[in-house]
Amino acid sequence: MARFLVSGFAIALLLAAVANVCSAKSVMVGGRNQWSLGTNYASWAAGAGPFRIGDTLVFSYGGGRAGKAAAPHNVFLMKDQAHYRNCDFSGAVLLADPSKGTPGYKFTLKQKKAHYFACGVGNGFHCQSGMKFAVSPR
Ligand SMILES: [Cu+2]
Repeated sequence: MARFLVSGFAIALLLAAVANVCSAKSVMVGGRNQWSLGTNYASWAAGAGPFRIGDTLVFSYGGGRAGKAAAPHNVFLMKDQAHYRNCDFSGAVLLADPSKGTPGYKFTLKQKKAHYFACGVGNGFHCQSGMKFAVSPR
């Protein structure tokens, strides 16, 4: 009986370890809408989280949907929260230009800090229209 308990415990530990390894997820930013104009990404991020270290964000844009012309987008990492809030791209880092949208730009969360993403197309217009979100992986 004790032996069964021990092996049961070992199996539980093994399952926990496997679940841990598999917990890193790949997330399509925006879900079905992908990375596009007209989606509120702050709301999307709130629903798609929580995010963890090791998770990968996939920014897919351009020619994704039938009947829609490929809109140019890009991906910037904003300098800080204030720049993010104001869609101020000074000091922002370009992560992916419009050509990276197909099949998609992948960003793996490696640091335990707030990451501020935004689209820089249209002199801040896309950002102000909602193409921005923050992620703080745990
Ligand atoms: Cu855009």
